[in-house]
Amino acid sequence: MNSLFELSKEVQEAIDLKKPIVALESTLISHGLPYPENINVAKESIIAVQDSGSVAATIGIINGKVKIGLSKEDIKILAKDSNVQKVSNHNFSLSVYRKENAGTTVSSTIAVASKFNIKFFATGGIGGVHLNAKETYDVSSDLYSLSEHSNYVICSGAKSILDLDKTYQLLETLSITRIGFKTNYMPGFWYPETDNKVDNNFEEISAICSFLKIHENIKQNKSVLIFNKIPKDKALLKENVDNWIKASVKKASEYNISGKEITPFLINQVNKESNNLTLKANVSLIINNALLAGKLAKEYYSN
Ligand code: PSU
Ligand code: MN
Repeated sequence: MNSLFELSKEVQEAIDLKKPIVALESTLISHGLPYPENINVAKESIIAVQDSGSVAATIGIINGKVKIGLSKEDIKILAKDSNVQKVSNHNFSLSVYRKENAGTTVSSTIAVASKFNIKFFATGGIGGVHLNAKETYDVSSDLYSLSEHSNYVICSGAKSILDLDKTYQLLETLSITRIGFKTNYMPGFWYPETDNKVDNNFEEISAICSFLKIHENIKQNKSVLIFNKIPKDKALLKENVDNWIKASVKKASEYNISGKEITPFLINQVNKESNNLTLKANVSLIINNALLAGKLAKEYYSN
């Protein structure tokens, strides 16, 4: 296993000294955001985690090596190279075997983080049940991975391009706890709220940490989602988002896009439809989530 995984010096030291660590994914660098916003978000997220007193560990695959703590050069490769793969758990070991460069999704990133006992993880929005799942059965492996591991995932809900109500239900079915940080409702990613109630709203970071310790001691070995709303000044109206998504879904079916290509395609297409408004929203919520994750990890390990 050792030669297949490589921890950066900083992450290894943080593990040895039991410092708070936040894992970050890399599919949003390789497939979620365009260049150069992807590089900037990757850097800003690391800085946000550090500013809040924790160590960031961006996870990805470089030339078949699973790296925990990507360097600036690694991030550049994932952000710019044309042949970078999108890797979830079904194609993870194959990607290592083929010596690929790959961005890891939420599902594979938390699987790797778990191996090294890194509990906190931040992203923009998790994957979930797709709008046409009734016909396609397309449900993100993120949900199953959250149910197989025990991570604390800071996110703005699931991506708006999904069926958010079905995603909310399936999270419950898979025994994933859905809590809010200063919100009574699960966020809708680019917009602040859906109609789905969180299992508990917490107003304080310290209260979330107390709860997480109880959750951990009960040993259900399931993840907890910690919902953080998009910052107010970048939040979009649900009505507008829904219209852009409708147009984008139509394009996807015209081009016959499906499988693991659908999420990157829709995010990119909605961005075009919205004149870059969703990109700006995406950037701001990802960094904001990294900041909260850093604060949570710091608090969690200081008591
Ligand atoms: N959040 C974003 N953009 C993204 C993703 C999340 O703002 O591109 C990625 C995550 O890596 C997530 C993946 O795990 O999309 C889900 O893809 P799929 O629906 O194919 O499982
Ligand atoms: Mn899928």
